[in-house]
Amino acid sequence: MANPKKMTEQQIAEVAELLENAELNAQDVVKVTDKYPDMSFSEALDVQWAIRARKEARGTRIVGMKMGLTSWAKMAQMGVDKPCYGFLADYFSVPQGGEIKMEELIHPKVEAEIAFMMDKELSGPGCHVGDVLAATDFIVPAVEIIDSRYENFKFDLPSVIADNSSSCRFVIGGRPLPVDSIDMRTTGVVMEKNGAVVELGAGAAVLGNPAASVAMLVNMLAERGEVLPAGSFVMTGGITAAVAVEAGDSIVVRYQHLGDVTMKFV
Ligand code: OOG
Ligand code: MG
Repeated sequence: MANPKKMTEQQIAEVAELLENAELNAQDVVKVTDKYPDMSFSEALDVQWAIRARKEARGTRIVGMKMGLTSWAKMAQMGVDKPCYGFLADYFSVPQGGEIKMEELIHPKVEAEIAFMMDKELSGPGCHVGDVLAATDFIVPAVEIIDSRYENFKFDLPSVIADNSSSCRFVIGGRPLPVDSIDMRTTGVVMEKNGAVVELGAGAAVLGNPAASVAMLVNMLAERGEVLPAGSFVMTGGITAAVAVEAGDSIVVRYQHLGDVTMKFV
C-alpha cells in the first residue's frame, strides 16, 4: 500500500483538539510531527478538516479559503517547498482600519495578498486560470494575519497543514475591481510598518498569477472530493515574506490600482 493510514480516528481527533485549543487560548505547542513523525499530508488534512468540523459544530461559519506558501519569498522564509491551504472562519475577519488584539494571538505576522470573491462554484481536477477568471465576482486587496500555533513559528509541511496553515485573522480593504480590469501579475504592493517600507513585490510572485493559486486550491480540494462553493472568499497567498508585528504597530499595505489595507495591533 502506497500510503497506509497510520493514525487512528482517535489520534486525529486528539491532535485537532490540541491545535484548536492552542489557537483559542493563544498558547503555543510543540509541532505535531514531533509526536507523529510519519504523519502524511492526507492525515494532516484530516486534522485540519476535523478542526473545521469542531468550529462548525459550534455555529462558526466558514467564509472562505486561503492558500499559503505560494510565493518563493514565503517558501524560502519558512523552509517549505509546496503550497498548502486552510479555511477562513467568520470570526477571523477584522474590519479595514481595525484593531487586532495581541493578547488573542501568539506571535502574529502580516502578509500582503490579492483576494478573490467567487460567484460560481468551482470543482477540479483540471481547474485552470480561465475557469477561475470566469467564476470570479471581483478581486480585492487583503492582508492576512498568520499565527502559527507552533513554538518559534517553526514547522514542516504536515505540521502547518494540520494547524490550518497558520490562519487566524484577515482584513479586506481597498476597493473591489472586476478581475479583468487590471493585470494582477504586474500589480505592485508596498508594505509599510509604522510608516517605513518593509516589503514590496508584485502579484506575479504568487505562482506567476494569483488566479493560478485559486486553480491550485480547487484541484487540491478535488483530491478530497470537495469543491470551492460559490460565494467563497479566497486569499491567494503572501506576495512577499511575512512581517512580524507587536503591540503598537500600525500596518498599511498599498496596492497599485486596488487601494490600501490598514490595521493596528494593540
Ligand atoms: C503558513 C501560511 C502561509 C501565505 O500566505 O503564504 C500563508 C505560514 O507561513 O505560517 O498564509
Ligand atoms: Mg497567507
